[in-house]
Amino acid sequence: MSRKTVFVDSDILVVGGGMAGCGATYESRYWGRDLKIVCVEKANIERSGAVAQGLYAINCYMGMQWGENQPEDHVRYARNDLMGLVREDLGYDIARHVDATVHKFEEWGLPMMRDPKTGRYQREGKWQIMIHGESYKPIVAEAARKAASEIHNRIMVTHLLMDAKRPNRVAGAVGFNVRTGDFYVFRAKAVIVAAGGASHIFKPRAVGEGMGRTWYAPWSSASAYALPILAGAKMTQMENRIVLTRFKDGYGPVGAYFLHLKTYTQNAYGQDYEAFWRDSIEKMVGDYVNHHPVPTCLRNHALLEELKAGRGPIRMVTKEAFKDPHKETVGWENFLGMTISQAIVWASQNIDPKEINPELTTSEPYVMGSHATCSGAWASGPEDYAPSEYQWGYNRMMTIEGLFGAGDTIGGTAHKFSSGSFTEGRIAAKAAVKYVNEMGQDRPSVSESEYEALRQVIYQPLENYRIGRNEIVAGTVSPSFLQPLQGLQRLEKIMDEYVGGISAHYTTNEPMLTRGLELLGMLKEDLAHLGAPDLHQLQRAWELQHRVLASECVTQHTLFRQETRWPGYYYRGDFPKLDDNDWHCFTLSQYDRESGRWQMEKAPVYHIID
Ligand code: SFD
Ligand code: AMP
Repeated sequence: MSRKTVFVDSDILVVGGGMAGCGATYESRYWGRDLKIVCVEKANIERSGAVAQGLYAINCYMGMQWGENQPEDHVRYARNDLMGLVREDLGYDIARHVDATVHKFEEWGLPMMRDPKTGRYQREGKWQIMIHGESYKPIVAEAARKAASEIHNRIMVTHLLMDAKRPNRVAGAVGFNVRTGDFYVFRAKAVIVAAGGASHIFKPRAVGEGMGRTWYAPWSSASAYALPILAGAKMTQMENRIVLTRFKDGYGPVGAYFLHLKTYTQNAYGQDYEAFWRDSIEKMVGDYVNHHPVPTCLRNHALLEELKAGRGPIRMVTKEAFKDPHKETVGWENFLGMTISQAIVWASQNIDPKEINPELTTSEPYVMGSHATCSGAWASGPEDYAPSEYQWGYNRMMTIEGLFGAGDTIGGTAHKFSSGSFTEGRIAAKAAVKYVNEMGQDRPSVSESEYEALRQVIYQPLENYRIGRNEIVAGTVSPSFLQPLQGLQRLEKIMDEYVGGISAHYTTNEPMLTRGLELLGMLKEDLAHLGAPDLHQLQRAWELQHRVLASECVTQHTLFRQETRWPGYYYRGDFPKLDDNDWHCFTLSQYDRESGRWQMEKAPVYHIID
């Protein structure tokens, strides 16, 4: 079938219109008044990405105008939470600019809660402020819409394009319209990848009819990692997958409960278990456990150990806080504005948190760069702050010329959340505009043979189905093609069992990882036989391709780091302790798409702030 090819030329192409992508689009216009700025999004930026259903808090706000925190404090906080390993230059860069971003959100109409006594933003915790955020995403999207030359919604980007003249320079991207099927060729001088994190890499706790329910958005499909990986960009800390403590079955976040409502946890017998585990944790990881707040992974670890000791379930003590009608309202509204399904689960399971303390559990792992975790691309740092080894180009440029990133895409910078992701988009955009301006007449060129070859590959699953459907044996069983959902479930099972998912109590070791890689290799071979009956399934097929490549990267990193740096996120059974002598470093990987091989190396962690 012949398909229309649409060419879109731009100076700056933003891939993904979530928090970071909207920030990048907005800021590109500020610095590049006359530039052509295009944002391409697989859904519709109005309600796309992790903030689609709203948020109840902005988790990264310094409050410098009131002297509440300084950027250095945030770096110290994120550093301890990540057990010592963060890119302090990148984190500092976000922290010094994030307040200005939040002030813009308020100016654009985001309703902020205020402390009636002080008039300041209502604090949920030291870093978190509370918002009426059901419409957070449409408000942020409006700013991007007004700034962009063009927004292309409903186009899934599948591959980046490289410059025909210079092998390590980006030249654009290709994708397809998930509604019309048209093939899109985006040619650009600079590309900013802001395509979010990854859920459904590991088997979720909610399976069958509930599999759409995960904590991180089910449509976060690892494009942020697969696109740069395939182009040969270096990735960092991909082993640092995050596990979240969440309310059971609905994955409702716990931050507002712990920090604002001052609820606390206890085991089935009403005991405070965290204190029991402090000494044994100190033996595993040293002094990191003695800082406040206790690192997120170690809080998970205590919960998991308590469950293994047979004293579950773990409950959040809500009965006391919910006696206060104001707190009760906040508790429910928190979910109605952010994770409605948690409120529905409670209603359906007869859980009134005023009468019953609800259960907590730990989620399946996710791959992200913006929460209490820092997986992602290895990026050049700010000129005025980054050590020379972290500077090879423009701020937030990856190891590919002209390829920038922000938000979940960029590694090493934990605790940026929604506001920090938008801020990092702005930072990346400012640098990308500079890059484009300094490029002058020397623009990248796209070769027709490259995008024509990709067109063939992209639509192949439709062809596989068209031919193979005649052989369908029964229902979904076909001898010649694999459906995207079947492939996804196979991926999740491999990752779950071999790479440290829920069924394995997050534990793995070298033999398991080695076998996992073999099985992932076989899955990759079979992906050439994906079959898609329609455009929706074609999108699923490409989301699966991206997830598999990111999963392989996670597995390679997990194998490379021979220690257990983040107990509670995952355990290397063969190296059960944190090892600061050999592994106080970043892990880096680089994929060679010709050979399919991964090159691993260590990079130093520089402590810039005391
Ligand atoms: O408390 C393609 N997050 C929270 N952040 C906060 O600040 N406060 C909270 O209260 C937060 N909580 C929370 C959060 C997330 C979720 C799901 C819940 C609760 C239930 C985290 C933030 O949301 C997160 O840090 C940022 O959104 C990250 O920003 P970014 O831009 O890196 O990712 P995105 O917003 O998901 O956007 C990605 C976009 O890319 C699109 N996309 N487009 C084209 N082609 C492709 N191949 C693409 N692949 C993806 C996506 O559609 C999306 O628009 S709490 O629980 O932590
Ligand atoms: P969550 O709802 O778990 O995504 O967390 C929201 C915010 O609160 C994040 O900044 C978390 O790091 C923080 N947070 C959650 N629980 C705790 C806790 N028990 N102690 C300190 N900070 C927390």
